[in-house]
Amino acid sequence: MATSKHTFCRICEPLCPLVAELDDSGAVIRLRPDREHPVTRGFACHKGLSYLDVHDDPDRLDYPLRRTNPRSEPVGKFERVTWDEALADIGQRLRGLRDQHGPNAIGTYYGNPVAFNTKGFLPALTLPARIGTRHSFGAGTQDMANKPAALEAIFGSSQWSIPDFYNTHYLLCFGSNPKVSHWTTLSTHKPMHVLHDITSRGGKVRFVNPRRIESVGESTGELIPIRPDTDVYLMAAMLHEIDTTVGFDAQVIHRYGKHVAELRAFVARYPAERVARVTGIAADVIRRLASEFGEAKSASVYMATGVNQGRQGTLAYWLLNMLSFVTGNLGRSGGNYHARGFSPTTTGAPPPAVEYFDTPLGKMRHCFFSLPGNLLSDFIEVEQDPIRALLVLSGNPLLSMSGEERLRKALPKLDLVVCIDLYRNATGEYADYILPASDWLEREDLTHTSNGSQPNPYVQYTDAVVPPKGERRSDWWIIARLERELGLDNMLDGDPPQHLGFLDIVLGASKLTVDALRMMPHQTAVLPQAPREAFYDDLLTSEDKKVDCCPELFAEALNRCETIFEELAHEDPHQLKVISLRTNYMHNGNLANMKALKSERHGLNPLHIHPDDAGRRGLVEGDVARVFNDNGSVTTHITYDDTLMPGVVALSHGYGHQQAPGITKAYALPGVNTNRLMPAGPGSYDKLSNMSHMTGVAVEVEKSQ
Ligand SMILES: Nc1nc2c(c(=O)[nH]1)N[C@H]1C(S)=C(S)[C@@H](COP(=O)(O)OP(=O)(O)OC[C@H]3O[C@@H](n4cnc5c(=O)[nH]c(N)nc54)[C@H](O)[C@@H]3O)O[C@H]1N2
Ligand SMILES: Nc1nc2c(c(=O)[nH]1)N[C@H]1C(S)=C(S)[C@@H](COP(=O)(O)OP(=O)(O)OC[C@H]3O[C@@H](n4cnc5c(=O)[nH]c(N)nc54)[C@H](O)[C@@H]3O)O[C@H]1N2
Ligand code: SF4
Ligand SMILES: [Mo]
Repeated sequence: MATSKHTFCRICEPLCPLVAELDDSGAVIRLRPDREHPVTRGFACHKGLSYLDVHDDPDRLDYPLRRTNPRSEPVGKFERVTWDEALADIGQRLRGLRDQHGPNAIGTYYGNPVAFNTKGFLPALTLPARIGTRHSFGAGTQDMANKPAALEAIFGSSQWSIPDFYNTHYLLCFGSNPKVSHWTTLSTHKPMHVLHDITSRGGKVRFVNPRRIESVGESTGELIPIRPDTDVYLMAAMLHEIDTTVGFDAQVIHRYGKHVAELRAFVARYPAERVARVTGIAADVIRRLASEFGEAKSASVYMATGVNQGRQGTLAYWLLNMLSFVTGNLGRSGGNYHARGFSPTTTGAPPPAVEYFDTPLGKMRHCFFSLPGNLLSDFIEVEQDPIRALLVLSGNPLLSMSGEERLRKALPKLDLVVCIDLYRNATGEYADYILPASDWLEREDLTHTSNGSQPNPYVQYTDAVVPPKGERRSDWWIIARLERELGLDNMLDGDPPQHLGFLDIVLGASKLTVDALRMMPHQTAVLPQAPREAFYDDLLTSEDKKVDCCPELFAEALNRCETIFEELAHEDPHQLKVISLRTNYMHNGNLANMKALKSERHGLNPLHIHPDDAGRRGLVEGDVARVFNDNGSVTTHITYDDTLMPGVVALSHGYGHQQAPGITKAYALPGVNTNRLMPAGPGSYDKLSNMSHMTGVAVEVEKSQ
C-alpha cells in the first residue's frame, strides 16, 4: 500500500521537514514539504524537494570501485569489487604505511555533507585523533573555522550566538545572502520571514555586502556596499565611533569586560575618515551605522562566509562580538543570545590551552579539527613526514579548496587515495578506491546540525525512509570498518555495538530518546526558548567569568591588520577583486549533478562584472575572457552585472568538472572552477583559524584571444 513518512532534508541548515511518499514497492516517489510540521509549517526549497534526482541518479555509486589504471592518469578507470576485497586491501595498505612511516602518513579530509549526518559527524571529526595523525583537513577551513577560533579566545567556548530576530529593533548582517543561502551557523525555516518580521515591527536591517544581493529590499533591508575583505575596518570604525559618542555600556563592561582599554586602543586606529576609502563607505555612512547600532533599543549582528573567507575572519568575528558586547546587546532580548537546543553545546570547561606545534611548514594548530586547507598539497609534497594516504569523506577538495592546479600535481604522488562519496567526483578521479555511501533518505538521523542555532528550537528524528540501494553503506559504518582494519575502537565494537545507542547518547541531556521522539507527531519535540540572559552563564568558562575584549592570542594579527590596511590604502582603486556568488543552481559542488538544477544557462559559470569595469577593459557582454592572477586562470564568458559594486567581479564555486566523467550531468556542463584563482600554500591563510583566503582576491580580466 502507498504510504508516506515524515523525514527532513539534510542539504543545508534549515533541515526542512519533508514528507516522503512511497509507492507499493516501497520506493520513494515524491518529496513534499511537511505543511503540518508543528514548527516549520511547510517551508522547503527546490533543492530538497528535488532530492530524488540524487537518490535515483543513474550516476550514483551502488558498489565499491577499485582503480585499474595508474594514478598519474588524470581520469580513472575503475572496476567493481566487493566490500570485503576493498576493505581488506585498503586496510593492509594503510597499516603498511602507518607501520613504516607512522600515523602522520595518513591524511584525512571531511567535506560539508557529513555535518548533516548525526552518526557520521563525530566519528569523522575524531577519526584523525584516533589514527594519531596530525594531518586532518576539512571543509571547515573554507567555511567558518574563524568563528570557533574567535569565540574560544573571547568567551572560552566555541558556540556562536544567534540574532534574536523576533525581538530585535536592528539587524546588521555582514557577508551573507540568506534569500539564496538560507543562512549558515543559524537554522531557521523562515529565512526571509525573520527579516520581514523585523521591518514590519518598524525595525531596521542593513546588509553589508559588495553586491546588491537578492535579500535586499524594502521589506527586508538596505544595502551598505563595501569593498571586499575590508569588514574588519568598518567594524573597528563603528566601535570607535560608538566609544567616542554614545559610549560603551559601562555596567556590562564593568561586570564582564577585561582588556577593554586594549580594545579601545585598537579600534582608535581606525576612525571613520581613515577607513572610508579602503572600505568604500563614506565616513558619514559609517557614523550613521554606528549611531543606529549604538542607539537602537536593541541591536543584533550576524556574519557569514563573505567575511569568514576574508584574510581576517577571526578578527572580524571578534569585533562583531564586541559590537554586541560593548553596547550591552549580548545576552539580552533583541540582541544576540545563546540558543540552547536539545543538548548542551558547551562543556562549561575552558578550551584546551592554545598550542602551536612545529611542522615542516612552520608552526600551526588545528582549528575546527583541521590544519590549514591551503596546505594540503604542501603536506603531500613536503619531504619530511609527508601525507602518503588520503581518506576523503563526503568532500571534493580538488575543486572546493583553493589551488586546484597545486592539488592536481600533489594527488598523484600519494600511495593511496580513498574517497567515500555518493559519486565518482573530480577528486575521485585520483582515487584508488571509491566507496559508495548511502544518502539521507537511507539513514536514520537527528536534527543535531541545528542544535543551538535555532530561533524556534525543536529536535526531530527520522528513520531511514528506505533501505540503502545496492551496496551503499552509511558513512559511520564505512568509517568503523576502516577503523577496524587499523585496530582502532569503532562504532561496530561493544556489546551491544556502540552505534545502536548512539542517537540516544546524543539526545542524552534532553531526557529524550529515539523511542520517545518516534511516538511524537512528526517525530518532533518542540523545545523551550532559551532565556536570553543565560548567555554569560552558559558560555563564559574562565575562572574570572570575564569576556576577553582583546585576547593576547591576537597580538600578531593586530599588527598584520595594520599592514594589510596600508596595502589596501595604496592599492590601485580600479583593482578588480573576485568574490563568490552562491546561486539557486549550485550547492557547493554537492548538487553539481542534480538534474533539476541543470540547464545550459546555469552550466557555464560566467564572470559577473560591472558594465563600467568591463568597458574599461574593452569587454562586452558575451565576450570570452581570461580571468587570471599569480595563482592561476580560468577562461569564461562575461556577463554584465550591475548588482556588483564597481571593482568587484564574481564567480560561483562548485564548478569545474571538465575531468569528472563519473558525474555525467556536471561533466556535460562543467563550468569553470573559481578556486584556480584562490591563493594556496604558506602565507595564504589566517593563522588564527586556518581559514583560506577566498574572497576579495585580486584578479585581472582580459579578452581571450
Ligand atoms: N543555493 C545555495 N545555498 C547554499 C549553499 C550553496 O552553495 N548554494 N552553500 C551552503 C553553505 S555550505 C554555506 S556555508 C552557506 C553560506 O551562506 P552565506 O554565507 O549566506 O552564503 P552566500 O550567499 O555566499 O553569502 C556570502 C555573501 O558575502 C558577500 N561577500 C563576499 N565577500 C565579502 C566581503 O568581503 N565582505 C562582505 N561584507 N560580504 C562579502 C557575497 O556577495 C555574498 O552575498 O550557504 C549554504 N546554502
Ligand atoms: N571559492 C569558494 N570556494 C568554496 C566556498 C566559497 O564560497 N567559495 N565555500 C566553501 C564552503 S562554505 C564549503 S562548506 C565547502 C564545501 O566543500 P566540500 O564539502 O569539499 O565540497 P562539495 O563539492 O560540496 O562536496 C561534497 C561531496 O560530498 C558528497 N556527498 C553528498 N552527500 C554525501 C553523504 O551523505 N555521504 C558521503 N560520503 N558523501 C556525500 C557529494 O557527492 C560531493 O562529492 O566549499 C568551500 N569552497
Ligand atoms: S532550504 Fe536547505 S534544508 Fe531546506 S529543503 Fe532547501 S536544501 Fe533542504
Ligand atoms: Mo559551507
